[in-house]
Amino acid sequence: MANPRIGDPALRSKVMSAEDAAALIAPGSTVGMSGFTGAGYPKAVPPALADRIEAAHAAGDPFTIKVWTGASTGPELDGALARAKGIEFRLPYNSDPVARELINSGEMEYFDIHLSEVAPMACEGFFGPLDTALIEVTAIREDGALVPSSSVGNNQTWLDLADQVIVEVNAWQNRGLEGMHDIYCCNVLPPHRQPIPIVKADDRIGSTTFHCDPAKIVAVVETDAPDRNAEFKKPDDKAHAIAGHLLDFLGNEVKQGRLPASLLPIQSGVGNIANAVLTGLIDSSFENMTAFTEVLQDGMLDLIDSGKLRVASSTAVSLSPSYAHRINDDIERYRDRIILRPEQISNHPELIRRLGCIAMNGMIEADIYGNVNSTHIMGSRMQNGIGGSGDFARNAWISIFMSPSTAKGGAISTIVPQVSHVDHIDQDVQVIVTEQGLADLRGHSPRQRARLIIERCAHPDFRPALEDYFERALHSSYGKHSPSLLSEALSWHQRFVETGTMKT
Ligand code: 0RQ
Repeated sequence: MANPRIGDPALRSKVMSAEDAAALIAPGSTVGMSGFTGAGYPKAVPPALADRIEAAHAAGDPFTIKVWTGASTGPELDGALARAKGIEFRLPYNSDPVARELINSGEMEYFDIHLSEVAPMACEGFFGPLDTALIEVTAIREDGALVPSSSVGNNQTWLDLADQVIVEVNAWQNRGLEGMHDIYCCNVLPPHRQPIPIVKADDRIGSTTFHCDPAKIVAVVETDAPDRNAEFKKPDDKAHAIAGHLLDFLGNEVKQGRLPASLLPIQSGVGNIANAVLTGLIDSSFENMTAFTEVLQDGMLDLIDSGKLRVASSTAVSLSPSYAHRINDDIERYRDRIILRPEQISNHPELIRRLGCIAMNGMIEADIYGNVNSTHIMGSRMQNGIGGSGDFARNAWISIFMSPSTAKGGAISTIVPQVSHVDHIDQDVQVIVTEQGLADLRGHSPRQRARLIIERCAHPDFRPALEDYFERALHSSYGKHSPSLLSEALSWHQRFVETGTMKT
């Protein structure tokens, strides 16, 4: 029986196995795939391609490909291809542990880039030509339009740029997702760009489907599998404390008249702490909130269910299994409350600045002046990537970074004299929160910031060492504006590597 998800008869005739579709991808070529934070990535062709690569390795004729995506994907994509040693170049964001090892052993080239800049740079040609687009969709309509699935990412750009297109039609994704997406294509480069006409988080300005020249579609593959995201950890005491400090801060901003009672559109990063903050907002006094963010985690769904969050604009719905079932079982409830946009729109600096987003992102470490490292452990080992944190941090109304005050079971302070790698400069960081407290850095000089951060955010086990460093730097440093003892600041990290605290 014909698959009702594939309405266009011409495209129905292109249905084939994942293995046959994988065979259409040339060794050494570049593949632009769907997928953003584990949502909406292709699930059948990448593993089939990984098998082909493994067989080629075994036969002594190995090959690799270059992979572009929206952001992180799932084990069937990054995991399978990395295990097969099949990726020579990857952009723009990865959280897969196998791929992470290859990036850090130097076996995979990795281009870590602001997510808002990926599509424009691809259009400019900096990454070279795109041979294949491999995109998961929910359905193909009778008129050939492609109904997106749980993420939008860079899909329309890949469909526009690629020479050939492979479409995976995933029957697991609810057919009722149609209508949730807002595909506004802005693959227009300066000097021809126009203002993007979004003035509220829930403005819709595009179409609900992707468009692709049918002549470019060389294969359609049928799948029936969920996105594979892990369940979130139940928030621990530290996550609750961080959420508590943040909610008190936002409450005070409302009291002072600096934020409306519905807040400004919230952006929330990835991970357990971000999720705990969202959960904390359920019991807050804020009403009628909106979100303008790039990834929608479980906590956002709870906020919608609680009636506190009116609408959420994002580029991906990245949910743990139980929450993915919830949205799948009750799509009508969410369709008008969630808008999924291309990532160059969800993360667009123009829109983030205009809407006045409240950006809340995780960090690896912050220094006493407020510079933040989001990506590199001990200055050299890539964790995930900058993702959209820079798009939001630099352009937000309030830019907040959060983390427990220690890592590695308390052995390492996440507040340090000088970050080992800078992703967000102190001018882009307004608030730092740990379970110890919150430092509001707005309007403060570097020396004032240092005192605030040490006093409010550092763990008591590390506070004396940081105070001692700062006092000595005040006396001995070359300049007194941002006092720094350069070699000592760097040796702060080096000792953890040398003493073996940081084993990988
Ligand atoms: O390593 O698992 O080996 O112990 O780093 O740390 O605590 O699990 O961190 O999941 O909250 O993520 C910044 C990475 C935080 C994330 C980051 C070690 C720690 C552990 C991970 P182990 P946690 P979280 C929206 C916005 C950038 C992108 C972004 C991130 C591992 O938030 O990727 O914000 N942000 N995008 O032990 C040594 C330290 C450490 C440390 C942590 N100071 N020193 N090790 N670790 N701090 C989404 C997108 O853009 C797509």
